[in-house]
Amino acid sequence: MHLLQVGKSTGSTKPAVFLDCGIHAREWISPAFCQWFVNEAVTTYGTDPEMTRLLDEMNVFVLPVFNIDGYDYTWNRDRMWRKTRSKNSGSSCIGTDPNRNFDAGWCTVGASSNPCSDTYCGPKVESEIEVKNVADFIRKNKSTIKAYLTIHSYSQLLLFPYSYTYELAADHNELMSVAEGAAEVLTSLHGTRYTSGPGASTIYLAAGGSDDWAYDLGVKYSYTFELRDTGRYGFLLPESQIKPTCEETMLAVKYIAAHVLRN
Ligand code: ING
Ligand code: ZN
Repeated sequence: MHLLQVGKSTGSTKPAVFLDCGIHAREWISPAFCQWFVNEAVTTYGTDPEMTRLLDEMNVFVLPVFNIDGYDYTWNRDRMWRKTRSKNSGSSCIGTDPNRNFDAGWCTVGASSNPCSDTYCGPKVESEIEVKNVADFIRKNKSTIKAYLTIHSYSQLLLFPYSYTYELAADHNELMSVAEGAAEVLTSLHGTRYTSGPGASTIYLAAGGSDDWAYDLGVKYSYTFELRDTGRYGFLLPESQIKPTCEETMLAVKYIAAHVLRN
């Protein structure tokens, strides 16, 4: 797994944002966004005042492809594959849903204990090496990581905890207002409309997700993006939409990062 760190080296510790893409193999616009983000960061630093300030004052850890084996599989075997590619003992079915494998109400709701399911929670918490590696990294750096952003598709949603319960997060009001502000700047570019809210009531109840886990660990600004579209093309988003989707998403990510710096 490749993890990039973007930000000015200062010698002192800076707050950080953790950004991952490609947890789910078939959501191709997601890895495209992480790549776009890194390119924008390194090419607009020094000319765009907002980007310059963000990278001067914080680091961004970017995991461009979380589920590498699954992503490769969608390019070469099955375009609609979602899960990891790990073997399951006692079953001929392959893979675990990495976004059901985190330690957040694990396998209690909106997840399956059947290895053949697309939402299989895995044999135990963090059974997937990809999940274990990300969780270990965030635990190790939890004093500096102030925001956790994870990019999925599709549905045009900006979700935040919780997904494993209908209970509202302690920081619900702030998380909601930051989400609404981020969605508003996103819409301003091309008119793409987003819905913001807690995962459970906005999309569905689902345990074991990475944003709920990061939030319960203490990373307050924990968000799941569901990028374009709303279902016309779904996972098969046309190439012509890559650029506008990445451009508008950048505005929302920068908005959240700027809020993190203010707090
Ligand atoms: N959606 C997410 C999924 O894993 C989600 C929704 C977000 C669930 C946060 C749990 C926590 O099902 C997609 N498109 O994968
Ligand atoms: Zn997904």
